[in-house]
Amino acid sequence: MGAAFSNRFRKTKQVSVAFFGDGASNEGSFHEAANMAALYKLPCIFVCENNGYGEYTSQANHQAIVDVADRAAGYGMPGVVVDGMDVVAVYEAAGQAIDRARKGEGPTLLECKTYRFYDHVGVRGMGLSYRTDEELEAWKAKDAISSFEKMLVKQKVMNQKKIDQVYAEVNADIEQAIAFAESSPYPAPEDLLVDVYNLGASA
Ligand SMILES: Cc1ncc(C[n+]2csc(CCOP(=O)(O)OP(=O)(O)O)c2C)c(N)n1
Ligand SMILES: [Mg+2]
Repeated sequence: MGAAFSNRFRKTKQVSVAFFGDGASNEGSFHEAANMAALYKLPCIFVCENNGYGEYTSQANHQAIVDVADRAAGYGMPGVVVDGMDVVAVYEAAGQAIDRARKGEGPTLLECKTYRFYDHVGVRGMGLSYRTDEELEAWKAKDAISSFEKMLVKQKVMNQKKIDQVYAEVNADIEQAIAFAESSPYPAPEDLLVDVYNLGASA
């Protein structure tokens, strides 16, 4: 919301986007930001990645609603539910929210229904008691990236060779980034406070 206010103040055409989870949508800070952003018609988009779990608690056990998007009505902004596993649907819904924000019509709450393949912390995924492996497998079958790949091949936008090439390029970038990180020196102790500020602090 602060970044969106800055966009407005500097008269840029930028739109700020805040990503958060279903669990985070229960936090007071979300509600305060949603209220003020809608009141000031700020150019921002609230994107809720609803993956059905807040840490290890299912959505049904942490909130009484099914659609987080319903919360938008309480603040005076549109709430839109979209299939978060459908790349094109997300692209189109996001485009509408961006247009609205740029026209000065204010924020949108965009709820993307999705799933978490790994856990809140760590990468285990399978074999944990808070959800079944069957549920996880069923959602994996709807994976956004592989579904998008299949669509691109079917629509003849890309062939498998080109897709493999994109994977190779991205994997090479990742390898390079890891090598860079591992070969970089540790920061100096005095760098601890770089970019940390406190408006209330006196010099
Ligand atoms: C400001 C703040 N309040 C509370 C927490 C504690 N907390 C950590 S994770 C979490 C819930 C996260 O749920 P969700 O947003 O659905 O993320 P997911 O578990 O799906 O990754 C909360 C409340 C926190 N980290 N920060
Ligand atoms: Mg979640």
